[in-house]
Amino acid sequence: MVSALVMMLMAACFPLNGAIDHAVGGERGWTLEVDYRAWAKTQQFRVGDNLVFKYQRGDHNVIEVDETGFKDCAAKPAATVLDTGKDVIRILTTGKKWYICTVSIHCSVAGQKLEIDVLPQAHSPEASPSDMKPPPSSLANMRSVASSYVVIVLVAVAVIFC
Ligand SMILES: [Cu+2]
Repeated sequence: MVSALVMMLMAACFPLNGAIDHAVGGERGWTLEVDYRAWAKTQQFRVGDNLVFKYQRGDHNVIEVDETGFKDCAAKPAATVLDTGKDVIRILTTGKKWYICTVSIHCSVAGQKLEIDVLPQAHSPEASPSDMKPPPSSLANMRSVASSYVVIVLVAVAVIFC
């Protein structure tokens, strides 16, 4: 429970866990006629990373959709539309994610759609449950377990204020 909390905090803190920004489409950004499938293959997406969609404001938008929305190039009416020209999306969970532009026929004809597959964080600070369980009748081990809790709390505090 404590370590899970620390993990969540670490995910929220960019510099400590080596999370990176993925400039979608590289030099070309978020636009028409870019092979985003090929681009995605050059990247390794991990929880805590950011997707950065850069484009001329007013020309495009970014909407996260489900797999069906990706295939059909259609977003649900209630979907959140990002349209600042520099939209940053933090990746919070593992697995596949889909993003499209819903302006005109950009998605359906010009291929402005992105599918990514997100991996867990690379360096998890979480200790295995067996490490956390104090062996019976050993005061020294009890102390070391207690001090490891202190370290976890300190890390959590550091993360909160970073
Ligand atoms: Cu567009």
